[in-house]
Amino acid sequence: MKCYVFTKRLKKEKKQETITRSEKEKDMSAVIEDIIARKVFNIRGQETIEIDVTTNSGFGRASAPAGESRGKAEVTYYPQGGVDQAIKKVEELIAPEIVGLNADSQEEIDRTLHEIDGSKDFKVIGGNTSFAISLANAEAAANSYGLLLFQFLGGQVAHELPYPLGNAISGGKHALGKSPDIQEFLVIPYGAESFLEAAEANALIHQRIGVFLKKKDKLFGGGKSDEGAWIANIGNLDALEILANTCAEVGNELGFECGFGLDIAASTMWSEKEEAYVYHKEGKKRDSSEQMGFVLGLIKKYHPVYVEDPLHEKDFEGFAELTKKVKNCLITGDDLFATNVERLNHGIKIGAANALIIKVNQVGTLTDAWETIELAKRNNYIPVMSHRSGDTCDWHIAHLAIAFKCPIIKTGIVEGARIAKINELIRIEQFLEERAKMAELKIV
Ligand code: 2PG
Ligand code: MG
Repeated sequence: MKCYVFTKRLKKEKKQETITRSEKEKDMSAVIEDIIARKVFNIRGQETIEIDVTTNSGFGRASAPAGESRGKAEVTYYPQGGVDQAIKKVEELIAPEIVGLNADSQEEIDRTLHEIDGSKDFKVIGGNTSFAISLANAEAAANSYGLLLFQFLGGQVAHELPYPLGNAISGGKHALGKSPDIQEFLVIPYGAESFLEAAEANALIHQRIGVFLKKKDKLFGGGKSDEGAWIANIGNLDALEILANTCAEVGNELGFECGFGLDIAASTMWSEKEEAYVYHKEGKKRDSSEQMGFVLGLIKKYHPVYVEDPLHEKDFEGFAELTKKVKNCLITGDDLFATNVERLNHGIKIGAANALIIKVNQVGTLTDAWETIELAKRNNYIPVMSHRSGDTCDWHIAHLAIAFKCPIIKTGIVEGARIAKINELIRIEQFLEERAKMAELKIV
């Protein structure tokens, strides 16, 4: 990994393509002088935590998102008592330990957070607390050296823009009414030559789908989910059909491939008691082999290039069977891996997928997420940097996708929290000038 702040670990690597610090930079330091925690709100109006880290020469701020369809293996978001207690922990336990450390020692900061917490899943200080501190710290360190976050974390080799994977139609836990049982109908314009072009394609597809739904359904109220995707009274197959047709149409007009995909979020449908996937809105139940047949059928008929969480989070073997059976499609684990190294290791051993979602707040620190990404890349699993449904306007994942070389970023198409990340990537692309290039992504 050519990662500026994580290079200490790579003793075996002789040549490191990292930014060489100038003499001036060597004189500078990023000693943490203050950490402030506050309660703010995410796009759902739920309380969340925001952290400011101030060093002797810079400043960083980050806030934590929240998931709705959470994996069971994710760390605990907050200690008992919620955000108020988390703020207390920052003031009483964390700040005294972290103030005085150097912000550019990201691993030391993250290790200290683990040590202060002492549990396996951040239940003492909260994974969202550690997430916001870890990220605000990285931002403060970058700022202290006069660098942007992606430059600081990724060095000079970080100049590849990820393809935006965005949600155009919502269902499942992210929508109410007669919307589809499948949680997300996604677009990925993998033929685009620039990030801006890709973002334009996504916006156009989203807009066209809205116009189509308005024509098709007189009762369509123009409603959108937290992720800005349309909520319509349509079934799974109707939604998939609309998605596939619109992507083909817009792809033809623009002259490049606009692929599409699904996040089935199958754990949210799985009933342990009934040993079946319950499709409430469709009024159907599917046992494990029927679910496998259903997903294989969808892939065969519609050719999505991306399918996330097609099976529930315990079914590693089912994932492996599916991955073996399909071609030209990213079988992606979200709840399955929960950005967790051990779970990914197990998956790799049996060939459970070929891509995975990276949500830093599923594991609590940048270092933890980075380790998972590294393991994934060594084993040819494609890491997909991802937002959460209950996000904030924090744009840092845009930088993380570039710094950690994730060729895809899943961050919606419209809505404030999504646009915050999309627009930041547009700014970075412009900033990089001729060095900017789209990431390498072989799907088909
Ligand atoms: C998902 C995410 C984001 P949530 O399942 O991939 O789209 O949803 O943040 O609710 O877990
Ligand atoms: Mg998911």
